Amino acid sequence: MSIEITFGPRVRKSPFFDRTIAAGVSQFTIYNHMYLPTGFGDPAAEYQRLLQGVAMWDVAAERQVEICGPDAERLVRYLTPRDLGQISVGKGRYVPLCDHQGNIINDPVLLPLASDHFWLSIADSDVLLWVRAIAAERGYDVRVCEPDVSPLAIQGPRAEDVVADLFGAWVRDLKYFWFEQTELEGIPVVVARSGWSKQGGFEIYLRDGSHGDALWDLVVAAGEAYDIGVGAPNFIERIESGLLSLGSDNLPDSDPFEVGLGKLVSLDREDDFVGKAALIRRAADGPQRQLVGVVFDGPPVKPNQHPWPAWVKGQMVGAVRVVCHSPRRGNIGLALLATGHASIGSVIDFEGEGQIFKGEIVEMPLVRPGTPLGQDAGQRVMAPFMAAEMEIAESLPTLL
Ligand code: THG
Repeated sequence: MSIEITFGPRVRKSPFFDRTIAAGVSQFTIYNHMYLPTGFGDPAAEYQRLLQGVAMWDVAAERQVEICGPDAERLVRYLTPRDLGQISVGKGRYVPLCDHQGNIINDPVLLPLASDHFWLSIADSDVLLWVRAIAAERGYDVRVCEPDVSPLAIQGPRAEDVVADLFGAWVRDLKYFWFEQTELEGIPVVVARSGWSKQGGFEIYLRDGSHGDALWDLVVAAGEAYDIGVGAPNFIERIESGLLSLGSDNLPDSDPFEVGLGKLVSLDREDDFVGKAALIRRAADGPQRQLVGVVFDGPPVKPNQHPWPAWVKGQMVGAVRVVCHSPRRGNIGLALLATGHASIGSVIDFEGEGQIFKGEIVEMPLVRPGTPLGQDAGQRVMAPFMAAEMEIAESLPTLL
């Protein structure tokens, strides 16, 4: 079976698209109406590189929504249930966004570039439309647009060395989500300690898409000494680490409490924000579902294409949203389950690809960051893992 996704002009391409193709990409997904690379045909090597070395990948699909003007800060505060307290230029924050019903609609990183100039670096939903509508309805004096900005991720234990060689030792002092506006051989960029992995790393936000090839080549050259390789947002590592993938892990009516982001919701804020009344109600009722970690036996599973329905004693209790085989923990998944069945130690039955599994709910994260990828375990577990993944690579277009 060979199904192809069309590469036409309707879906936007990143400034790093040509270099990504040249580097041998074998899978894309569509994210924020853009092509986002998801694999280069050797998942085992990509995983190992992220854990033990340094990988670079195109995340231009984490598009920016820029908010400028006298009411920019007011609007930003109104958009998120998080209490931002003092906002400082250069200090990024993780800020969930909710709709008026309290459903979580995005989980961007907020970058304050100046007191009246912000970026929301967004996950996969149309935040530009949302923010423009809210701003207009509130009568705020702001300009909301999409700037020419494209993040490039550099992740893994050796990422800091690469980025320090590129920009200087000062990058070592950046705290998580903090950033600087600077340039690299005349290319305007923002450098942030950030990225969708728990292996440490940075993102370089390119501020002029015409320099995509040049920036890519500079990173490759600086990374050579550290054996840098190309990669993609890593599906296995993010499940191990419990990093949220909105749209994959949740349902359209999930709230932040349900997906583990309750700590970022401040119901005692004095000022109003979108969804406040609904979130107060939902917090009082308690979440109906919980996103939890699951471990299960059986031969190494391939990443799933659909959620896998889950039961307790024949009663449907939710679904295992994503599964993978972790070289460090075996078969794992994230499940969205009715609260009564989501406590640690609970057992669920679930079905996927015609097979029945029994899983146990365990603490998150499923794998603590820093857990070594034992050479011995690597040998034993990697071989079947790789075989399973390679099979997927062959059936890959169906994953799109
Ligand atoms: N890079 C950029 N923008 C992004 C993403 C990215 N925007 C959308 C999406 N990814 C946002 N999703 C996340 C989810 C979790 C984290 C980062 C981005 C994360 N969380 C830490 C954790 O959960 O432990 C820290 C949270 C905190 O300290 O508040 O890192 O990849 N540019």
